[in-house]
Amino acid sequence: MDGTQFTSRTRTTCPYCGVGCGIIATRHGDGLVNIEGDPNHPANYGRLCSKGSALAETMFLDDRLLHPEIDGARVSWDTALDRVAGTFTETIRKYGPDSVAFYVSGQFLTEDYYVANKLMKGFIGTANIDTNSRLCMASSVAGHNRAFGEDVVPASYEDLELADLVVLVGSNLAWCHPVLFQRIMAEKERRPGMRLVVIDPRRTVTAGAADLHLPIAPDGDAALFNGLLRHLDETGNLDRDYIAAHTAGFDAALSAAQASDLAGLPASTGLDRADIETFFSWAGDTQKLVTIYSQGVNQSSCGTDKVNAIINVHLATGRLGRPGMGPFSVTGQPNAMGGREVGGLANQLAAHMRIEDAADRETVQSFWKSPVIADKPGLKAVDLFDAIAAGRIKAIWIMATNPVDSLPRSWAVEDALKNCPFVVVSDNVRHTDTARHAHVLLPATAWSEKDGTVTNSERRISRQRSFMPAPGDARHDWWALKEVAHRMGWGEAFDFTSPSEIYREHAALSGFRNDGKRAFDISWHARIGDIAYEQMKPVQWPLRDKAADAIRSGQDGAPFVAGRLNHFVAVAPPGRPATGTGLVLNTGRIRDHWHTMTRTGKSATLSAHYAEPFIALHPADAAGAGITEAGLVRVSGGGEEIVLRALVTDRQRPGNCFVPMHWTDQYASGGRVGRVLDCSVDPFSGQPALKNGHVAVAPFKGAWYGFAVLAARPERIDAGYWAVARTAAGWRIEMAGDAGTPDWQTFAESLFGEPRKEAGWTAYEDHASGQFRYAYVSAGRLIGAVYFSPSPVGVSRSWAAAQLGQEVLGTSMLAGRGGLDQPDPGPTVCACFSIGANQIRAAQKEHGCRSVEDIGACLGAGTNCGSCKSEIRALIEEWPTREAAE
Ligand SMILES: Nc1nc2c(c(=O)[nH]1)N[C@H]1C(S)=C(S)[C@@H](COP(=O)(O)OP(=O)(O)OC[C@H]3O[C@@H](n4cnc5c(=O)[nH]c(N)nc54)[C@H](O)[C@@H]3O)O[C@H]1N2
Ligand SMILES: Nc1nc2c(c(=O)[nH]1)N[C@H]1C(S)=C(S)[C@@H](COP(=O)(O)OP(=O)(O)OC[C@H]3O[C@@H](n4cnc5c(=O)[nH]c(N)nc54)[C@H](O)[C@@H]3O)O[C@H]1N2
Ligand code: SF4
Ligand SMILES: [Mo]
Repeated sequence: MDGTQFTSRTRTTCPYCGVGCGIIATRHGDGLVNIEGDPNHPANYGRLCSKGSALAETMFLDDRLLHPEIDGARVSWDTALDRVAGTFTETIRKYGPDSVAFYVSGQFLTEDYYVANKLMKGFIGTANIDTNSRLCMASSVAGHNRAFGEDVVPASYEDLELADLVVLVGSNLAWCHPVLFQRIMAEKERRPGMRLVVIDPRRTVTAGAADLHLPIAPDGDAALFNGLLRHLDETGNLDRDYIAAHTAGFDAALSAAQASDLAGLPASTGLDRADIETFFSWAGDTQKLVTIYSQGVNQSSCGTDKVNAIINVHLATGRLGRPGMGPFSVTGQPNAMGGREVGGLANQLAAHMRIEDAADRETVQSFWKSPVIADKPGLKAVDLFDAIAAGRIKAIWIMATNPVDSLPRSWAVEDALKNCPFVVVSDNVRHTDTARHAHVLLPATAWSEKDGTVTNSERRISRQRSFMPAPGDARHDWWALKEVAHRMGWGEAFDFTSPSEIYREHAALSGFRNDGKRAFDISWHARIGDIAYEQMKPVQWPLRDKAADAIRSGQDGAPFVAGRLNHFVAVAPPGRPATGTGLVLNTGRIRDHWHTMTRTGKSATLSAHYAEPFIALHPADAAGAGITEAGLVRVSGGGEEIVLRALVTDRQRPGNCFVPMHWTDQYASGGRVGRVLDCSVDPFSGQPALKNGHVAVAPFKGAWYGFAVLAARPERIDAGYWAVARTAAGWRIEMAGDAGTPDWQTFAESLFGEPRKEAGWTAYEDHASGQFRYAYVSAGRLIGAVYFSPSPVGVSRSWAAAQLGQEVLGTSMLAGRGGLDQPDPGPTVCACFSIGANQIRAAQKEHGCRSVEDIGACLGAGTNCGSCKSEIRALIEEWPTREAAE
């Protein structure tokens, strides 16, 4: 068969961030899959970022969970489901419904989520179902409920392009919502008068592209936005007509804001007065203002107040629900919004109904015809794991999330799971830090195999369509849930045979006794036929009486629900915390990894951007602690310690450090930041302050350092510090030890995974200088090279990785300067064309490239998905200063 002949072309949606880009997946006859942006999808119009573009690289079955397991032994689905249903039933019989829980995820499809929520709240009869959205969107949800009386986002992506001023608060959009960022930057290029302000303690790549960057002190946001409200009032910029017609609570909010006067703001925000004045005057003068906010706002002990301080400004100026205006919370996960629609959080009911409201409970119960209905909020994620540790929760089913890595105080999470009598984990992957605590493992279908719907940040419902068969025994999450419901005795209420049946029921519930009272109404889809569901085009809710996009809330900024008022909230900003010892720990994301790396860690392309877990430190803090650039750092907090690579940069505020959330025990010996992150939670949303831990740092003094490239990943790495990353033909490994000197040959053998065979084995051992190098060639091809040295190993990482699997002589790997005499491309900037920072610098120096476009023309970098354009721009801007400094 002709390998290029395609067998299928499927329109689906990217499974990563909440932008919700449309994808066309083409499956060729030879099994190869090609991923491209869907030019007709209104979220991306054909664009994709580095992660979306590399999806095909993450689909191979390495480490897929393919069969159900009980206590580590393979079993049939029947046996596993019987065990889950039996143990849940027995636990409920003995200890009551509040003794069991589900912990689910914004990576569920709406249909999975609907079934999980219905089973727990309507049939088991407790609201002990929470989701990783608690760590992500909970403060926005709480803020929206307070302001809008419902969890609604009143704007659309096109408002970003219609705005004259876009303010990003606690959002690294260039890396975390790259396609939205590209849309804004493209518009800014077209209309240079359009302005971008970024409010973030770090000078991120996003901040580098802004007209004004406000490097705010942690949690200074509520004071800043209160100050802005006061300023807008004093300068006559309020929309009194809007306030009178559509809002309540203005006076109290303004009087709370009076405390934030301009003179005091530099102290409460850590910003220069001149910068604050510039921001305030732009915000006063610009009617078309959109404020985008994300985890720098939500993940805070005052996150809900930050959300309302931002919304207050929009309400006071009438800047919402109108073209180019609005507060805009961007969602993280692909279906964070869908999860909120079905009521997946422990304090929600379903279809935007309230658990505290007796009439709403009756509405949901009678629609479900359920025996019971949860009548009080369940445990929120952090409390839920505390309750497991305390023995109050005796059975938990974790689905599509990895809490051992993503919750703070991860040592406590692990202890809780170890002590929990019954832990069920549904995942795609066999080995995760959470799965190792499971009694029952259930194999779930993954992105390319799943079918259903997701809702993105702008309330747009899109279809995810399967284009690959499910491997092994993998099954859909909704199927496993409904099978358990059947076995618990509720077959009739869970008689679903397809996602379309579930979707219709969900849509019908949204319209049930709604009568225009709830904005979340998609009842137009309650009777969608199977074919129409299959062919469904992306569409924004509310979908009450027609299938047309609801671009923004009601006419002229009126709320979605007629007769409802929008509410101001009086916000009292927190006092600036006393500066304690140690550093404030800020955590978040990098461009090319997704969460706990179960998918992006499979891609060599995406693993090249940052190959090791790191801590970004201000030069003064690094110097103060005796830490040098690229050295290793011991980071301690909460009685635990992890080891990370130092990235010394003045992009950090002094006193602040940043660690990515991505590295787990699967990829590094001590990269899991949750181990040193202890933090408080927001009192309204229960969302943990993941941007606000406290740590101490000290140099990790290595007695020896190692580096290896290996075709196969070793089972064990006996080093105090190690980190592994995929390369095109295998793995690269960084190692260091703080004590003892291993027997180098035996150590190398253990890494190669094969006993030494003289023929293929080359060694270079220099006891005097402590240099030990080994290469192993099998069937003429390099299967590994290992380097040990008393100082950091001087071998070009990219050169060594490129030799793997090639026909090379072992001696060529060990001799000379280990590729250091070859040009080193440096850390990858452009993932699509594998172009590194050093190549970009060289192009600038040698070919006179002065712009992103010049670099594109010269190297191709930035001309495919464009995710790296801002980084290229930052490098171009940095280079002359660096050159001067060197
Ligand atoms: N590449 C990539 N993209 C992703 C994801 C991923 O894992 N990788 N995950 C997705 C998900 S689930 C989410 S939730 C989103 C998150 O997207 P973002 O919220 O943009 O990402 P973060 O890196 O978590 O945090 C954003 C910024 O908040 C800043 N910040 C910290 N404290 C404060 C503060 O007190 N005030 C202000 N104003 N800013 C502060 C941090 O310095 C950081 O740059 O990304 C989504 N997209
Ligand atoms: N320190 C720190 N911690 C954080 C954050 C931070 O900024 N800093 N951010 C928080 C935020 S915003 C978020 S959203 C969370 C994310 O944290 P998690 O949800 O824990 O991270 P993921 O790696 O996305 O975990 C998803 C798991 O589900 C599996 N999976 C993927 N798709 C499916 C599916 O369809 N079905 C099933 N059954 N399994 C599936 C994956 O293999 C993976 O193991 O992390 C939070 N934790
Ligand atoms: S911006 Fe990137 S990660 Fe987000 S949905 Fe689009 S392609 Fe996927
Ligand atoms: Mo998230």
